Amino acid sequence: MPRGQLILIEGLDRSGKSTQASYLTSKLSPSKLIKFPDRTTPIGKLINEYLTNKSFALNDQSAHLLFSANRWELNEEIHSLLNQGYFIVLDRYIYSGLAYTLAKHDFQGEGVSSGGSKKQLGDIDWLLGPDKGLPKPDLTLFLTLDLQEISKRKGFGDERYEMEQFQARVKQCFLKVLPKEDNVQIVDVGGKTIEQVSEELWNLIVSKSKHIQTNNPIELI
Ligand code: FDM
Ligand code: MG
Repeated sequence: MPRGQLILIEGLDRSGKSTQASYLTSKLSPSKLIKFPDRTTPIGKLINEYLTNKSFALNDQSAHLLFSANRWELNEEIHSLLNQGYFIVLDRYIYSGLAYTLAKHDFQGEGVSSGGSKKQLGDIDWLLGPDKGLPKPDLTLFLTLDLQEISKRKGFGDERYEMEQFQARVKQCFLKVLPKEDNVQIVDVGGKTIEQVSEELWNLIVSKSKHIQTNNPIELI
């Protein structure tokens, strides 16, 4: 039996990523939606504390490693579902891991990052290290929109990272870390309705999934 496909939806905050990821999951069968961070696991609970409590003392390097460890908590489940022929839709994954930490490298704003040495945060090899060996997405769709439009959309809550100047930095970092490959597509959702974006993503999945070699084992990062 051919394996299933690993489809990653990445995107900026307020890009409609989670809405689109659940919609795509409902159109694919059999399918499972996996959201990162998964806040229900032992490590996910710590991450939730880190995101929601700005006085939770965790340095940036440790936080980065926890987000990766959270992906490792789901590693066996992802392999097992793929081997059973499931489509897995991921809502955030390794590129969020890279972009958000990289964005902290020289960001000075309050409440985002810890003090101390930040040398490693600017080193892509260091950042990617802990994710090496995780399953590599077959297809990545990155939802982007311009910053002006982000600020017009519904306001942020008050989790860590939810502030406009930081989001500008995150966007630049995503564009820097996303590989320039045919199976990584950037979709500008600006000015489009939810339905228009869904249709565009669906068309991309249909055209790209023909080229996914599901008789070969999933590649690893
Ligand atoms: N985030 C998410 C990271 O900083 N690193 C990661 O590896 C991942 C998966 O966590 F600000 C950040 C991105 C976001 C925050 O994500 C919570 P959700 O999608 O808003 O729950
Ligand atoms: Mg959020």
